[in-house]
Amino acid sequence: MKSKILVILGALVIVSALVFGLKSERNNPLPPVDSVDEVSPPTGGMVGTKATAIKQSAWTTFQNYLSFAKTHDLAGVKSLSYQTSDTCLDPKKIKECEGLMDSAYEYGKDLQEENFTHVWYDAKQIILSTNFQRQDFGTTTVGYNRSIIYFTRDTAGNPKLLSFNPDDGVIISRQDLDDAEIDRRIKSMTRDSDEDGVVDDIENCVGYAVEKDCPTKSNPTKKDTDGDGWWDGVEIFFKK
Ligand SMILES: [Ca+2]
Ligand SMILES: [Ca+2]
Repeated sequence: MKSKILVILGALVIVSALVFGLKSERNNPLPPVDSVDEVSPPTGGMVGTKATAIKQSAWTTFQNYLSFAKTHDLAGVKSLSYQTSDTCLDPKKIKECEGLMDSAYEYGKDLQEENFTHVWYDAKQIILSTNFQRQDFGTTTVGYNRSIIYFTRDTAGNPKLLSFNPDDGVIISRQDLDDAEIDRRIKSMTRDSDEDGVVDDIENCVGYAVEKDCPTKSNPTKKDTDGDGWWDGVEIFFKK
């Protein structure tokens, strides 16, 4: 179980670690926002013109980011990112940084706007997510993944890309389980009850024998466990 959870977490942070850096300098530190003036519907989804406009703005930011990454326009990348990896802040590591930009472009270029049917937002952050999709790998393994993109918002409400993951989810071995049981298990393992971008099992530290070893402990029924305005699934990517 523990290795399975580590796989989930590994997938969750991979793009962030490669491209944006978990230990990095924030380009545009955001002042605290003391009131939330926009709240997405509790079940997510595209239900109104406001969510549609926010999705459009976030998606445009993402596409522009990918264009900058493709052409190695670091200034452009930085202008649309919440934080930048240490590699890309070091002029001596420009080739390495360009490799990271290539990786970001490759990870992101095939994502399709119409598949992002969930838009979760407030004044400080936006998450775009697809539905989870089941994928069968031969006869032995089943995957259940969503694509997800995380943004912060500046004081004017403009999105800044924080992280993204084209394959956020789990892969499990079929063993001798029947299809119904596999579906039940993978849906349980990928449930994100509070729609904050991090699944319940990770918030519950499933797989950790000792809770203090778990870096992702939070309340799976509350988007913002510590009440600082940042959702649990967003602040997991901030520099420590
Ligand atoms: Ca959650
Ligand atoms: Ca928080």
